[in-house]
Amino acid sequence: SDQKPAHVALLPSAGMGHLTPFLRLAALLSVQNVQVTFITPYPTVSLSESQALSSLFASFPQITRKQLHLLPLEKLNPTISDDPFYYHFDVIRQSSHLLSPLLSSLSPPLSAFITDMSLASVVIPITEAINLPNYVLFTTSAKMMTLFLSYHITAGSGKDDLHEMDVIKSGLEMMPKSWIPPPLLEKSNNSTKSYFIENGKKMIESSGILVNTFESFEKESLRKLNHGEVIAGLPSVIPIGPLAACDFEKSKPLAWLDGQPAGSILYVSFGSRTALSRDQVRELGEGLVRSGIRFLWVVKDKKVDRQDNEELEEVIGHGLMEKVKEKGLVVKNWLNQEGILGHKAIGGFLSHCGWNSVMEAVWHGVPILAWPQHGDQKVNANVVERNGMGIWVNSWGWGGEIVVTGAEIAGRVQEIMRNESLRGQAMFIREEARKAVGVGGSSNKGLTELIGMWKK
Ligand code: BUP
Repeated sequence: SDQKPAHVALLPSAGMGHLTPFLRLAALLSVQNVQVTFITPYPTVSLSESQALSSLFASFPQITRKQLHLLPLEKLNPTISDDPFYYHFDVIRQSSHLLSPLLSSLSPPLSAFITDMSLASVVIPITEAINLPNYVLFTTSAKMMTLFLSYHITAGSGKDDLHEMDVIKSGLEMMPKSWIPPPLLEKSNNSTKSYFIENGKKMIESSGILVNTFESFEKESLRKLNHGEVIAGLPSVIPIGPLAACDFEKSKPLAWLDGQPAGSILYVSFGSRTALSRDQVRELGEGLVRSGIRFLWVVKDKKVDRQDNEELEEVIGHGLMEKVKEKGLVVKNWLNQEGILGHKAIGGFLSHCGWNSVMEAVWHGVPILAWPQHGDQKVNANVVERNGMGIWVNSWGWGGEIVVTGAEIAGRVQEIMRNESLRGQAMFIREEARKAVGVGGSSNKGLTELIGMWKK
């Protein structure tokens, strides 16, 4: 045959939200007989990242591991963020010149390179210089991509009217200002702005953009992106999701869940890098107890897991802890979320709407009570709401903007758990998601075509 084996290198960025889709894609390619080299920026910010990587390499010995040894960051850029994950984006970017020698040492030569959108502007020139096709794996929604790719035009329009506008045009769609990640609306420069502007501009030069979503879930955004309506000259945007969780991610199942009636439990988690304020944690606890619904609640007290050492009881308070224990299970450690969402006892998900969380809820047909905290999460919450996958209470604002009361939370929790039509719609979307990645489905076709191209 005229096919040669394909060899693809992947370079993820910092944080579980960015790493997870790369792990899943690496596994998917590997089982399709693509040779995979997985480049890991070293060290990682969080413990969960380093553990997830160890699991990947233990389960897939055929995947080649390469480390990109990060250099101490020179504070060249005064806008570098205090957020440890954003900070790490810059550290990786400043170490990216180490990539060229690493790439040329690989054998057989690479067919393609896939990196994260936060690294696009530094990686694309490096791969272009050696004529290596380069792809971006966009780790959030296609809707967010419309903003990511067009923000530099709005920001550079010179009109400086971003601050006065009630809505922002992203592609042809108007997005209320309240949905836009707040740093993008600031007048002064900051790391989020440069992240959007530099990478958003450069992505147009990539060979293609992969995204962890599927056709029927984000039809409009995908159509606009692929018809030059967001930005002219964009390479193909290829939905390849939902990227299914791998066996190696699964941890021991929770015996506690097995004893609960089907659909009775609300799962509560705000992702791997969002710590609610102590006040908000306690209102949330009061709300959960008051709702009368049983729950499984993952509490995070610090942004970075390595620093999250406070006892659970210290975080939520002794009195509340006692009440909470009667109604639910509260944990502070990492549980395999995807496995939990797939458990028959789970009937709803109170989520910050990190995109992986959304795709995992979709995969298992679990309705979402959306409570976006920062970044892309309001845009994602809108996608959830528009699809009838859940409820989003706009007035709760961004995380930390206000303290939402326990009474209000209790009401919404009851609503999400009792809404039969929402549950029906979530199950319908689940079927659509599974069709998309099944043989002949839209996501499956997109990826198969790519692999075919890499083998030519
Ligand atoms: Br917390 C937690 N177990 O206890 P998102 C998270 N996860 O498996 P984030 C667990 O981490 P960004 C836990 O299933 C998902 O795959 C979860 O990604 C998993 O949000 C991933 O949902 C978290 O995209 O990232 O972490 O806030 O801010 O980049 O969206």
